[in-house]
Amino acid sequence: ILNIDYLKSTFNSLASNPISSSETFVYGTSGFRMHNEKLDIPLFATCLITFLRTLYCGEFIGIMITASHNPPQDNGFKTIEPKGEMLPQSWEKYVTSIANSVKEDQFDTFLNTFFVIASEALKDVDIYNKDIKIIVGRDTRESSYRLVTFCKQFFNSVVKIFQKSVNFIDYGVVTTPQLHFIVRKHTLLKQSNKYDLPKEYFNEFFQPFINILNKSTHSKFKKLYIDCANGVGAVQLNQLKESFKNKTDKLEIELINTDYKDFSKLNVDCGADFVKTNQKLPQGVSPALAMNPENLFCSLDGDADRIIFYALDENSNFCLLDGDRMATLIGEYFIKKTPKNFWEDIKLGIVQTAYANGNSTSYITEELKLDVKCAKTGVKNLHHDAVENFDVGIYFEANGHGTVIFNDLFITKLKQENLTELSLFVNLINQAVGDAITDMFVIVAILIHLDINAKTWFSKYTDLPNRLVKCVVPDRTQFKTFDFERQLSKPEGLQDSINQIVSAPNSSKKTRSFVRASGTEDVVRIYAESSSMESVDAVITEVLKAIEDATT
Ligand code: G16
Repeated sequence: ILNIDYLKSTFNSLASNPISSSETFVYGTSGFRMHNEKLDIPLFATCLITFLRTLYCGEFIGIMITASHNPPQDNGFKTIEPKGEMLPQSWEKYVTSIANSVKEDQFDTFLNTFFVIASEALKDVDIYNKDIKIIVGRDTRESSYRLVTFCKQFFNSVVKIFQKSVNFIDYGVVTTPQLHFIVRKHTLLKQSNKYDLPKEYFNEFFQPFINILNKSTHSKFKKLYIDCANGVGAVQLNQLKESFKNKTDKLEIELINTDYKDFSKLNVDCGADFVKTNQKLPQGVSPALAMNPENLFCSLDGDADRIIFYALDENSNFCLLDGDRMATLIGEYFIKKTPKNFWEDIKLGIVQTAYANGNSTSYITEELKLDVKCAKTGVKNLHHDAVENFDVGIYFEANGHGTVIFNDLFITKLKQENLTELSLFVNLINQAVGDAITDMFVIVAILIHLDINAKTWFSKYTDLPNRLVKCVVPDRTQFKTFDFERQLSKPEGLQDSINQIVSAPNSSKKTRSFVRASGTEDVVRIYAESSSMESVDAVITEVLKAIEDATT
């Protein structure tokens, strides 16, 4: 029914920028992501795949338009499965081949690829009895509205010829985790009408948080400052802030970097990625404010799926409380709030990535005595490993992206043992996906329950000095990794050079460095850690030189 000419004319009516023949589209760590003007082809491919996927599943499929931590001119999108998961890997391959089969003047190859894939993917599916059900959401970027309109028109147009009705629900400006949450809710409750999303989401997670706050008898901090990265967090948390005032006097919240209407400010000098990478305070937080132990600080990223906490100590040293710190704090909390024999038949463990600080891993195994697994970058990989390996799996990337998942075995035991505090606490967790807002509730609740402040939390272990830098290379797709991205197989010889650099005679035993291509930006990332900052910087300089030698 969908013929080439029809799809071609649909594309031509939707595309607003010329097709470049040289572009390689990568469905990376978090879907397609690049300068917004280059996104017509990958978005068309994503709409086609979403169309197939909703027919395949017979359920709602979500499309989130966001480039999260990337600069304001970038944009991107990823699809969300009926129960809130990411697109299956086999379908990632489909969407990548469709997007990359187009070359200038050769739109037919693109569509032929689509038809081959469609007949393979839907070969055993009765598509005539399935409805087309799409949910979209977007971040605050200037280009996001145009991209949502593209999706809407695509489905209107395709549906016209397909003679099916489409249920297209646009949730407007929402956080990425909120969209995951609502897609899942539509599926589980078989709901076809639009929800009041903020109300549903906050009822689910905010009310349990308020209950915990109001039950608390002591707290080491009075005020929570939330840096919204001038993104969607500001839109959503503004509503929350009002409810805070009415429902509790235990904690005051103050939002900073909330100017989402000035598109150029998104993620600039603020937000989780800025704080983590630069290891310094975001714009809007003065050193004097950050030194006051009665204040607690956190930064969200542009689409509010990651969070980083921080403080300044009495000597003005920056104390970064990143994903590693959140994972270890949550691990410690589970251990402290359960009797010793609780974990005899239930597996509690932590999943990290290569970016985890070496001392955090030692702390997990030596102090907390928990199992730790390493996964490839991308929350989808960590989530998978947490489900596969643990009954209670805590997973966090060092950049602050993560959550906790638990199964029925744990919930049953929780009830049997009558652990009331922990039972209240688990209601705060968004198990579907890493979520900055619910992670914020989780961490604040733990700090209150353990009666500690950011300084005590930071003192649990000492990070190895470390740095993460980016490097532009002629073609990042040439960088191939193995061993959970800790080693390179290509470019030829580069890993040998890195091995030599980190094992130089004057180097500490703790020195470690790796290089991997980013899946969200057109760069490679270089990470190094060692026993001193001087040594880290020396390693980074030498690795940068080795990359240059290997790529020119
Ligand atoms: C995305 C992913 C994260 C990943 C980050 C950086 O975050 O969801 O899992 O750590 O990109 O990935 P890469 O190093 O491959 O560029 P976000 O917050 O940008 O969606």
